Amino acid sequence: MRSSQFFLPTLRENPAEAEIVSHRLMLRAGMVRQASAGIYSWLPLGFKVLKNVERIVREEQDRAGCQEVLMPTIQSADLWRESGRYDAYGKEMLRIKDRREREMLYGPTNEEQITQIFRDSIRSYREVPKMLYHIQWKFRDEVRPRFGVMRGREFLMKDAYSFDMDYEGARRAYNKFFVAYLRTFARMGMRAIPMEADTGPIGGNLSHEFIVLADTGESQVYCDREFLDFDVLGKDINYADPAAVEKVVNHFTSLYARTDEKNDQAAFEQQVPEARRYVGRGIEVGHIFYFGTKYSEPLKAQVQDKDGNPVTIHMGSYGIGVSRMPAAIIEASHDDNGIIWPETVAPFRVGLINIKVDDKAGTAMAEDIYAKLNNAGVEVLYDDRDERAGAKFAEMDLIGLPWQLVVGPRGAAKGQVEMKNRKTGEKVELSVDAVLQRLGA
Ligand code: P5A
Repeated sequence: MRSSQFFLPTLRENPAEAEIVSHRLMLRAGMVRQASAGIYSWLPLGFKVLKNVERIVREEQDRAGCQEVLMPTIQSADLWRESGRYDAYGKEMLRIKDRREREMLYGPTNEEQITQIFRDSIRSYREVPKMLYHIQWKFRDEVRPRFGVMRGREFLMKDAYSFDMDYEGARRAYNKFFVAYLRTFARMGMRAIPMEADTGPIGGNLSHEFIVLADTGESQVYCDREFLDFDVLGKDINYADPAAVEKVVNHFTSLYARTDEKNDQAAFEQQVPEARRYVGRGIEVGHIFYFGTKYSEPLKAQVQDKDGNPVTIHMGSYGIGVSRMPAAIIEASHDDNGIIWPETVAPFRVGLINIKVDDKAGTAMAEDIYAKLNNAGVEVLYDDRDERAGAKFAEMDLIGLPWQLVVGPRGAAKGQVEMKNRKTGEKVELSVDAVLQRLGA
């Protein structure tokens, strides 16, 4: 993509309404724009990141054996009356009437909807267990939408649901999601720590929040630093082996990690040696629940067991804040100059800057590199505009692409390009061939 053609409305000044760094940087880098309170449009740069987050979430759900579906955003009030949540949900639910005066709602979550689908389609224990997910927009009329897409009213969630014959089965499903979540966040360059949590309006008695440590997070957390050393990606997890999955889960659940609401200071101090205690802030990026028969009971989601007896299905639900993710990543990865994208979610892998567009040799070199990277399938944003070099550098740092290539008249004369690592700031002078080789092109 050429910067001269790309829709990238960056801002020089800090927007006054942005209180935290990710909101500021997402507006400044032209990633999102507010439509109304807590409701955002995603512009090309932001949308690319959102799609990358979605892709990683999807790959890890699929790997764990979860199947993708797509349920609607609009649901019927009657379905929610069956579970008793239509009244219980209160003002956070956006309620709508259609032209026939039928009561509808914009879904804040999909437990009822998926339970209805299951109930109407599955009859026998032979078809269980099942795990289903979708990635769909939600609406929650939050009292205080704030921090941009971090706490929106309309937001994109990955929500998954598991169906099992009994508690043991449901626990195996819970463990799979637990591990899939560790992997998902690690692939985005983040360490999310599972913490025992309250279940709120979703219900049930077993629940973990996945929290990314960041100073600006909304949650206060107390945990064991040991978490930070565990490598979840280094080990290939075999989801078909429940014992192997359970082992990973047990490692984490044996370590102390609680948010404010659940913290027991005496237990924290007793269980965690002083040198290993971490007290700080965090961002909730995921939340998993086991709630047994809370929805299957009132919605009568039953299957026949081996002996033909009806069994009420045991369920869990598992959420990731997909549209919160880009903001959470920025909170965890930025510097004074802007965003620092991990390679896996970066909107482009490479930013190519041509310092002086009226220099023949430099421009020929930049065009050559651009063509070769494109041919090799390396995503590159090529700043080919007639702008001041300083402004180009500042914008590249702001939008945070992992690698910057700088071509100028002096280097071009020697056949050299400067390659900068956005994260470390390290710069090296290389030939075009060497640059392409380093980028795998
Ligand atoms: C689990 C999946 C649920 O809704 N039902 C289906 C369960 N859980 S949750 O904790 O309420 O939400 C799951 C994740 O969604 C993100 N999230 C939000 N993101 C942006 N703006 C919001 N207002 C918002 N509310 C929730 C969080 O990452 C949360 O962990």
